[in-house]
Amino acid sequence: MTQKIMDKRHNTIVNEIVDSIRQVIIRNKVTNTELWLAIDFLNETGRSEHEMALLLQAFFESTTCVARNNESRGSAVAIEGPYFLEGAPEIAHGGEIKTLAEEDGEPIIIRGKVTDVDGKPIENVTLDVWHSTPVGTYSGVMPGIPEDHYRGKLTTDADGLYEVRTTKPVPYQIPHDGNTGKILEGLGRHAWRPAHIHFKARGEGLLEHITQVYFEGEEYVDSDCCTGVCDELVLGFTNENGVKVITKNFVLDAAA
Ligand code: MBD
Ligand code: FE
Repeated sequence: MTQKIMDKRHNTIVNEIVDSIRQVIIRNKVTNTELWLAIDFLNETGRSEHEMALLLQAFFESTTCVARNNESRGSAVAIEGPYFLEGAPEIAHGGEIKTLAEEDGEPIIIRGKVTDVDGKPIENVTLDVWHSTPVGTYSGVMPGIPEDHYRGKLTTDADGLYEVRTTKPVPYQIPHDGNTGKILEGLGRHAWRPAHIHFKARGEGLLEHITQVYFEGEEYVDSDCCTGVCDELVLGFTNENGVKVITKNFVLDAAA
């Protein structure tokens, strides 16, 4: 493991990180006292379980997506977040994701087409879909909601199509009682993510494709605390017999 990561790429990245931080110190005349404040802050973050992951995910996971989207011919990817679970129930075309009746969510339909970069439909793509409950929690992660709810595994048909029914997710506030919350607050930012639906597309010969969709005009779309929103992923609803429909198409890159 250690041997494997100590390669040229590793050295390049570590050197560039160190150099970037040194430039920040020089430009801003950061003092030794201030460096120690940062050291104490990071030590404290590391002592609190999950807090370092939360901090780094909130600030940098979306940047890995920017890097990939800059290079890719496929549709935009977005952050995975912490709540994907393997083993979601399989749902037939047009079927329904399990939701809690007592939570009274707004019904929505999610559908779309999956193609390769040349526009050819791809059959048999496995499409995991997961999203918050109507009160902004996640099943299987937070107590009280069975993990086979608010999650589903779909498969594209011969025309690359998929369709599923579920309920509309709502905005979600990331944990903000620790150092991640402190940093956001210091920057004058809140800890909310706009309502979103997560997707993970996988198939033979395809590059794994993780993304999200957001809803046009809704709260926090312009101020996601995880900076995970890009224009391409903000979609409007259409209306079909009184039910809101989101059409999310996917263009998937071939595996390298
Ligand atoms: C989420 O639901 C999420 O999508 C991200 C990126 C971070 C925290 C919670
Ligand atoms: Fe999420």
